[in-house]
Amino acid sequence: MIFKTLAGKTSVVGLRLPQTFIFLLVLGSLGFGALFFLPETSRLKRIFQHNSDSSAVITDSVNGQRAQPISPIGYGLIRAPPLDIGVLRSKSQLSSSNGKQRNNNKGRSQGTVSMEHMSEGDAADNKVHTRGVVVSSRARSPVRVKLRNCMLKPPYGANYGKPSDPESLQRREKVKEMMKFAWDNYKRYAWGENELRPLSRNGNDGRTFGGLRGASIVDSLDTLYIMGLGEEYQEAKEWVENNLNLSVGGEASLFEVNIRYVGGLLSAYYLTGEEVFKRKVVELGRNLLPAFNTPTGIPHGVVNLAGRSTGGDLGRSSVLAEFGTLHLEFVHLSELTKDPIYTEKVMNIRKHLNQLDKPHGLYPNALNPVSGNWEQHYVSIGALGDSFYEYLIKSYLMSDRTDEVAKRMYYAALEAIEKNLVQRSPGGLIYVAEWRGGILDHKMGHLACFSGGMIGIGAEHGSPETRQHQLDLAANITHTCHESYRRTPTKLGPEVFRFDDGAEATAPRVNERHYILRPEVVESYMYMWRLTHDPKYREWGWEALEALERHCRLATGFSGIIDVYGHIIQHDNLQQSFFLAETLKYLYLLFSDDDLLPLKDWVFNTEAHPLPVIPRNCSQKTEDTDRWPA
Ligand code: DMJ
Repeated sequence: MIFKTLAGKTSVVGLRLPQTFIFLLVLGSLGFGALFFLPETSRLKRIFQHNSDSSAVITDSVNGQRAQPISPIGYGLIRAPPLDIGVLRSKSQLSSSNGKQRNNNKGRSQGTVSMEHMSEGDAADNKVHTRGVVVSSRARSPVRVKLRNCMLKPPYGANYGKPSDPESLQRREKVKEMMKFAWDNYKRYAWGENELRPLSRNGNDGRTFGGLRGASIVDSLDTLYIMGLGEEYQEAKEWVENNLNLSVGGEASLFEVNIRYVGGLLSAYYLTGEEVFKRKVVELGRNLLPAFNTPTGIPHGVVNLAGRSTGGDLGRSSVLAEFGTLHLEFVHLSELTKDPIYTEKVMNIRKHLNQLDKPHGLYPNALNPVSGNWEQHYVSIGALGDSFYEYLIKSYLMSDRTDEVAKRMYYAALEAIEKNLVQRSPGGLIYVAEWRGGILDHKMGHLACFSGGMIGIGAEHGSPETRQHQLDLAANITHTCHESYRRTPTKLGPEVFRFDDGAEATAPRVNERHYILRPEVVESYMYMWRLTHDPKYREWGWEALEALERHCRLATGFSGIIDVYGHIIQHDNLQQSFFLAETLKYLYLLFSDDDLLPLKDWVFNTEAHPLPVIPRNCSQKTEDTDRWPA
């Protein structure tokens, strides 16, 4: 969540001001780490860049636009499966091809980018129709790359998560079309800027990222890649390579830069193995470190990326969801750089939080980075708190379930939340209220709807007695969030919905009725689908998609709307970068088979950027019992 901290206090003032509206954007929620696993560079290269004598060629295209060379790459035990995407090359290469058939097997190092994905087994001659083109895969030999101690799992299963039932396949194609549409319009009107303003047909840079640009590009890299939008991925990659300047001097939100840029680059690196992403993310990680120069090591909310100062004002509070949402990315930064400093920084935060007194076991939203004490006793699983909790359980999962401290902290926090915040409305809806020094505020933010998915993925790792209960809680919260959508004429949910004065998952207050293309509700549908395979979650996702198409799609991109209850739709003129990073990615995964980015191997950061689980037997020194200090 994006919150502005005012001198001495946290205020719920959104950082973004789409048009005349002040939106309270909240950035969401975090937790842990694990060391060792991946990739020394050389290892990664072996994973991603093998020498293959296999090739595949798109022999022609229906519309004659281009021919695409395919150069299989692999992760591990991989073969070239039937393709549903081609390989992409830079635009310049494409334009010089004149649409002629290509049989280019030079591989990535020659500038060819393979978007071919991998599966286990050997490749035989495959012919498939994809995007109207016949693809012939002539991979002759399997590529088997084994790492000595560990293996990075491929993100794709046998068939790129292609769903077997035709309806889901069609729906998935629709999501992909939406992504391409959003991307094309961003490219046309706002290329290089942070976000598209579709009504005014220009870009929005704002101040959130302190002068960093291209947020939509970095946030989209992995989505484009997994959807097989190869040409677009290649454009994005080239922009990062040539234009992403990371040493800008403005004040950037540490949280936002971390979840979108660090998360986006890490994930692009792990998915593709392209060195440029590693180079960039390592440089950016270094630039974030001054934020931690406070007496307690609890970072400021803002940082000067030119690396000179914290950029922060020591009088400001630090926000739980901001300093608590660094762990996943920072542990991976240490992993990539072999420099423990990143892990040390986030372990220090955890240690501090772990030893603080917590009212009723709850974590208040704001902390003073000088004294290290809570600023107030406001608690929320939505704005200002959310992704802190998310990162606890995900830290445990990303550590291949070795990070016991994160696990303990997560389940203890969940217990306190259940005891103090979880409520049942008169109409029987389960919701998570907010807490102000012991007094409940009976409302839920759209942001808090991520908790259905979070509690769902946590359920299976808790104690056996609580498992079913937690899964039910996850399902109930997801149901309530769906109700917040269903009870509006647009079928999109409001920013905040209430359960008081007769309201039941509705938004009586005019200033809480906006929908800014947020992902949290479809995020929970995706997780709940993966966990239960109850078809209702796919149906609910489809309802949301149809509503997005009907109300948020303009001729020039997607836009949030001002009032989900309005009969005349007004747009906020902003295509948020998280729409491309999260909303569309989660929808795509919802309609895919589970072996696309399987949850046992990948953990999504709070901006939906997948980060690999770090296998416990993958490290140089797993016996280090002090890895997860309390
Ligand atoms: C995203 O930037 C992230 O999901 C964050 O955790 C919360 N806010 C937005 C989306 O709503």
